[in-house]
Amino acid sequence: MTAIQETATAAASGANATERFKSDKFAGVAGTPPERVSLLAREVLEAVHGTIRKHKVTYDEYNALKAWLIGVGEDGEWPLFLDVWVEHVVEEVATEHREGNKGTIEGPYYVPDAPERGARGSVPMRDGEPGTPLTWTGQVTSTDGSPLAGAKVELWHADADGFYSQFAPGIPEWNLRASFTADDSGRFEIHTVRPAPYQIPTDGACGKLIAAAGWHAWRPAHLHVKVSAPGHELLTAQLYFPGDEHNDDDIASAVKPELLLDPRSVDGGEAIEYGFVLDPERS
Ligand code: MBD
Ligand code: FE
Repeated sequence: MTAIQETATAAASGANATERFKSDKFAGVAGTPPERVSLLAREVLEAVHGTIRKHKVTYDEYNALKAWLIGVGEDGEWPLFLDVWVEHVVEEVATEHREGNKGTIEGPYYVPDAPERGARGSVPMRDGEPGTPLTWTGQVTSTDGSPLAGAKVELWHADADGFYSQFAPGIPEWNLRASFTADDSGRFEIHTVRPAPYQIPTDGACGKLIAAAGWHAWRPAHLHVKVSAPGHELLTAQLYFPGDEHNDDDIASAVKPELLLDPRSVDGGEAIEYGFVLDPERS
């Protein structure tokens, strides 16, 4: 690859995120009843009409919107746009009945079927992977306190430069992505490195919106997880580090106080203890 192809671009990571969505989640999108489609589409359009009337939106502004929406598609940034600015409310509604662990949004960069590492082990990483070594111990339990032996903990996160494998170029396929299986006491121990804060791509349509509005493009550093066990609801969450300047103004509005870690300094790095309480499936 040339130096130019090796550069992380919005269009490349957006195209990867769009393909990923199509291969994992397209099958589930059919089957919404027409009454529901009509209700939701009408109310969203009415909200748009209301904004146009309230602020007397001009033809120039309408055409700027049209051009921008075309660009979101061309840059493959629909997954990024929706997950940054919309998903957090979908997640809120989907999980409001839960008594167990708080979760948060999945975002655009999950990949299923990462390498399995058992109950204790290291995520795949490069020789000399940059970043502070992080040892994470925890237990998966049900809401009644019983340990969930065999629970699956899938972890994925950015590297110390803020890049995700399979979405930025030049990173080994499964770098910083792995699946763990809790032991007989529901416990696991994960070795990884601390991720960096993440800046969403500034050279695509989402970046254009951010610049035009005078917003910032940052998410705080975070670890993504999916935690699952038979008979329990899948938990999708992210964990955050105290003191990150973007914990209070995450562009994706996905930080919750229950998801903050409490790292301790240990020899050669940091250690965290954080476990998960899963809700039994509702009958
Ligand atoms: C991310 O890494 C992320 O987690 C979300 C929600 C949106 C964009 C990039
Ligand atoms: Fe992320």
